[in-house]
Amino acid sequence: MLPRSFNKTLFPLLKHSPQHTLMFRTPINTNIVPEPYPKEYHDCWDHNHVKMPCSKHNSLIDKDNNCRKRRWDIINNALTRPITSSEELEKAILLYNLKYKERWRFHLLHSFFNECLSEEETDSFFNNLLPKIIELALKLPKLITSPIPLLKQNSSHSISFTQMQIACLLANAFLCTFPHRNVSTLHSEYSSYPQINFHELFQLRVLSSSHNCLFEKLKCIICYFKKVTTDDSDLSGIVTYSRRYLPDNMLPFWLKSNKQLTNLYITSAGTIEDDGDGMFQIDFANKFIGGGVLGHGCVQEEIRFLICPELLVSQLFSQQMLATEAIVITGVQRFSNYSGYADSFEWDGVHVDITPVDNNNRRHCTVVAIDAIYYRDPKVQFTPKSLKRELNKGYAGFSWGQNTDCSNVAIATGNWGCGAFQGDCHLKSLLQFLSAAQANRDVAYFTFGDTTLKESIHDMHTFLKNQNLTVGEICKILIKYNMYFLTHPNVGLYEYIYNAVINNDAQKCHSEEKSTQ
Ligand code: AR6
Repeated sequence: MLPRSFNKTLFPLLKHSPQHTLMFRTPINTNIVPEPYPKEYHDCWDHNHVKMPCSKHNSLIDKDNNCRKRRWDIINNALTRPITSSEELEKAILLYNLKYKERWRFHLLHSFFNECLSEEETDSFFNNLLPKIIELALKLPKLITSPIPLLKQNSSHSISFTQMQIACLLANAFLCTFPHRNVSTLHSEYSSYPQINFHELFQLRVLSSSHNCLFEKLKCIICYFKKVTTDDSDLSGIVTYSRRYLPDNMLPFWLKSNKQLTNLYITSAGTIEDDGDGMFQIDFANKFIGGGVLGHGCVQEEIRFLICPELLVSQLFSQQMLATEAIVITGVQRFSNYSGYADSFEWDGVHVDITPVDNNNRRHCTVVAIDAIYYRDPKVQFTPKSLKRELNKGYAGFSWGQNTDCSNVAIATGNWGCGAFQGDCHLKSLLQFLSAAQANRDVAYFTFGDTTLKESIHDMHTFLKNQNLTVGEICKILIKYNMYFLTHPNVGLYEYIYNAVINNDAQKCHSEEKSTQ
């Protein structure tokens, strides 16, 4: 197995700077939840920051009295009345989302409590847990006192929160309080941001047993809220959300790269999240981070977000990713176990996360979100443009934290872009090896149960490494394959590479022999 690294300090350092917003007071004291920074709530309502539910600018028109009312007051009123059923919860949420009164019906919530949970469990939710979620949500202006910057395209920036602050933001998302985040039409203000309010999830219908995974999503969310609202829960940990943008002048010249492939550990057993501790764990992301987690989606990214719901907060402020961008989240805790995958996904109880923390109280869990391209036509993935796009995307994520304490951290990845996005596993694994080589990182590759794939990738990696081929040379072979493939569609990538390298060797020997004669 590859050596895991648990360095003292994870990247980025916990320091206020123009590139890093800390939402709490430093220096921190481990085991005590750091105080929000600044002490008093600082209001901000502009295009560079998250519009907060508790802002004085967040208002609704009261038609009866012909005046404007603060929406935060309406939220407080609506949520501090007794709520004893999902119907009452829906009504309360609609009181401050008046525009949607005729449109929203929380089918999933209703069937969850009526059909999935027992009467006892339902009572416990409305009598015990929901009041705690509401209490947590209403602490917003006390807990999040500094404006949250939007992590916009074409810029790099990090934001650090305490786990307590994250819990408060997620409680607000669950109660659908974030303003201007309910529509995602083409020209709406946040159309290039992911969803954050939970209303779309709540509205889904369970039409057949293949939709039962939607109930399981709610179980994961409830498991999270149960944990963070227990009195003895430790929410002093820190989580950092970073956007990394690589401008053109920081991108590698792939064809000229002299880097050699790094080491590979490959297995068909295990998963990125179970076995990738201490490594950069790749999230097979959507350009809208989180993908369909608050909708029907239930594959690698969505499952990761459900078992580690702190990841969901990234959806509040991360604009959709561009080609040379990655989003890196450092320090999240895992709260749930699961079994199954996609339709068969099931919540499988509480997860006790024993991942060690760094000296800034951040868990040694770095999730690197990179979005592959979805290939409707599989041929397109072999074009030079597609190859370059995926190499750069991988590099944007893998080169995070270079020249820091994290320089030697390996990548834990797998069939990135090869499930929902229909990429070719042979090509995509190779592209990831090239990006990792360029970033000087070893790779742990999980084929997710596929033993044949494990063998073939392993053999190809060993072959290329033994041949001492550079990143640039391998890129050139890939480009030639694209041309060859047009006239020889039945020749697979690996067959082509083996032949190309061996024939090239033979040619080299032949010309060396000739020159020595
Ligand atoms: N560990 C290792 N490998 C895994 C794991 C895991 N935990 N889970 C799945 N795999 P997919 P994509 C393997 O389809 O094609 C989401 O909706 C498994 O072999 O999630 O990049 C996103 O939001 C699986 O087939 O990734 C995007 O919209 C393969 O990884 C979209 O899907 C690919 O997983 C991304 O699709």
